[in-house]
Amino acid sequence: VTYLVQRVLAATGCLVLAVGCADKAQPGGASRTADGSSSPKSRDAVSIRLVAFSPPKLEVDAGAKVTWTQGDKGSVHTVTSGTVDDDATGATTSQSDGTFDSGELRENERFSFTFLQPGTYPYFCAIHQATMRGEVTVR
Ligand SMILES: [Cu+2]
Repeated sequence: VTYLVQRVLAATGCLVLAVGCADKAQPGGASRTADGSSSPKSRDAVSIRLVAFSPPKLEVDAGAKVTWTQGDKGSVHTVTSGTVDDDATGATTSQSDGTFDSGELRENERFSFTFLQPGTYPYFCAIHQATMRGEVTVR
């Protein structure tokens, strides 16, 4: 889908994109919190900094709650499940799969998702999909 369509899809899960939805649990075990909640176990954590997911690939046990922390000052990022294809011209097309979507995360905001089913879960940032991609493998 195009960038525009994707953003609309991302918005449907959260009609009020401002503070109103920030702390409500989302279907599938997802939640967003502002800074101040207890720190997650480091092995189930991904930090967002310098327009990248770190680590880009994470392996966890089934049932693990993975938390992404947005640490990029002045930037906005998303954690959106799905894939990004690169065509021969260098253009990128993303396809969110609906498993999880943080919406826009500003500095010091966190997003968590609990992975119950083993498998491979690719994800990307909907704003920087050309370079910001990651993957969670659930054993
Ligand atoms: Cu981004």
